[in-house]
Amino acid sequence: MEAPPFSSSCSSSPSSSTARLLSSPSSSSLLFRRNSFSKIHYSAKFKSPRNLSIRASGDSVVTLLDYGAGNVRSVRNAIRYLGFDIKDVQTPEDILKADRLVFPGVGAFAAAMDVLNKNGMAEALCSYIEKDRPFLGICLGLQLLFESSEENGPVNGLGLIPGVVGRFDSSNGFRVPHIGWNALQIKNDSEILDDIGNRHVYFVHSYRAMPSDDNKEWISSTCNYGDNFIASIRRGNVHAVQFHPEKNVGLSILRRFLYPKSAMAKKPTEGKASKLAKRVIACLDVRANDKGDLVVTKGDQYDVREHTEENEVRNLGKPVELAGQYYIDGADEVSFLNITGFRDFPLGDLPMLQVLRYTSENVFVPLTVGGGIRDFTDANGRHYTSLEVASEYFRSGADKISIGSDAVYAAEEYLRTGVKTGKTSLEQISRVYGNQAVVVSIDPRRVYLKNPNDVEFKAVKLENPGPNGEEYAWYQCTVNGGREGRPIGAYELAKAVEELGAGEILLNCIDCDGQGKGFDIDLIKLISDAVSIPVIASSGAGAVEHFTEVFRKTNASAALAAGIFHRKEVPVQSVKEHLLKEGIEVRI
Ligand code: 1PR
Repeated sequence: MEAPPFSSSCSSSPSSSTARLLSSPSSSSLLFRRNSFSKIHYSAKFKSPRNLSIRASGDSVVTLLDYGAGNVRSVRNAIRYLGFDIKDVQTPEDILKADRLVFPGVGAFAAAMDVLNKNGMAEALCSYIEKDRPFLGICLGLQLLFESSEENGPVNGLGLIPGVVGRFDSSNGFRVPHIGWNALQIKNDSEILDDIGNRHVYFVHSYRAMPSDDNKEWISSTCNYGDNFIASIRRGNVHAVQFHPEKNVGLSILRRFLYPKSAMAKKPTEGKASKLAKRVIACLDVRANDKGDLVVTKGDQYDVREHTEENEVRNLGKPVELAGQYYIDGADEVSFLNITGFRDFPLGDLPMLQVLRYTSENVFVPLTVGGGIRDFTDANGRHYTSLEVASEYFRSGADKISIGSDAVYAAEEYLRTGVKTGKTSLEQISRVYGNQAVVVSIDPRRVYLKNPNDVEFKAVKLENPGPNGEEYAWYQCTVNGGREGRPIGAYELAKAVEELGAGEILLNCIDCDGQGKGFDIDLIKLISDAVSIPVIASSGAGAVEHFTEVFRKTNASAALAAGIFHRKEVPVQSVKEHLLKEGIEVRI
């Protein structure tokens, strides 16, 4: 198939050329075997493949364009995991000389174009792509190929593909950002998508490019989320994907891109992905025990100490090992909460950063980390901004960060003054890394009421009355790990943090934490109906049925559990099997 000429907006780029779709031999199946249970298969093997993998026959170096705006550690890890070394682009010439170039765009469109234009990389990129050199753009790395974006714009892009990148429409009930595992509709044989078929791939974005007559020659797959948007493009050796090929089954895409000449057969695809899947998340509350070792702990209503004479911190295992196990078991995400971050400054708590680094080497699902994200001045008078703390978490392998106490203070201030200062941790981090990278973790406690008008905060009528027959409750937000109640309700907080730039809400409930009696449906319904960003239901899971209940009765996008997974009472696989059996779509 002959493709129409490139139309580049790069001012001094070489004249348009005609690219030809090259048909490379169909390649391989996934490199690594999967754990299996009944009919469900999960990508896994918690081990570096350097010793196992087939090395590329020629050069085994990948050139990576990282302009320093965010977390590309997971892409680096995935490339290394597949047996390749990385050469970082330092100058535009490095792009022109690359044998294969991976461009994982992160952050905001305008900021990325600014950097690319200022350092001459935009021109080099256009020239490289017009010469049909092997290229893989990821996420923003796909969007930047288009003419322009509405993100803080309009802002001109590289102009190689006709079309404007616009924001998802949340007015039709679809939550924005689009976060999670969704299905592809493969339009054209793209070769690198050969192993994907009916399986879910990971998306996390608020903006997307739309198909049109002008760009249809480029489209290799679309995804449906409210509308059909462009999930991947391909022309000749030029590929770009809106989703994340460094996550789970996506690794097969990276591998096919990196090993285009390998002669392995197309793998028959498994799975029945049809839409955005509900996510099952494993959460690891992490803190130092009394001996100073970093352990996974778990509270009952946030009390993490054993009720023994020694009163030790409950120790349920090692963070890196447990995270690896949950990945193998099929968890869709793993969250680490540094639960003493409010008093131990995380940049002084290097073991936590080390945990992230080790975990991200082998765990190819999104990692969220929270705890201690705030401004801080150390004993030597050195001031750290919350943005610096978050940046260190991102550099160490986090895909998303989660803010607890500091978001409560920010929301209180915003509700009091009605002014967005732009200076809160929430606003700063979401401005630099995008709101899809910022989760707000809420730790509310139920306060029972006889009359909903007794408080200025939003109260709900309870399914089950309180201990003294109270029919209502409001949910009081807390800070410092539940130690201090604040004058703000979960409802008011959720709406305020959405306006301030949060991309997702992790909704805990102190009353339900560790109780195993099910999620607080009243609370989750209240919050998931109040905001248009995704809500993760947390606290109280004790059986597989609790997951079905929360997805049936509320608009939660994900459900998180800790205790039942750590104590091996209910494995992640059983939760997913059950949800599938009940007709709730999950990633398989
Ligand atoms: O305030 O920005 O430093 O963030 C601190 C973070 O640490 C917050 O996200 C807060 O939720 C968390 N945190 C603080 N103290 C505790 C504690 O338990 N003492 N853990 C704590 C919160 C709650 C859940 C838990 C679910 C599921 N953990 O994340 O994993 O309730 O548990 P279950 O399935 O066993 O019921 P900052």
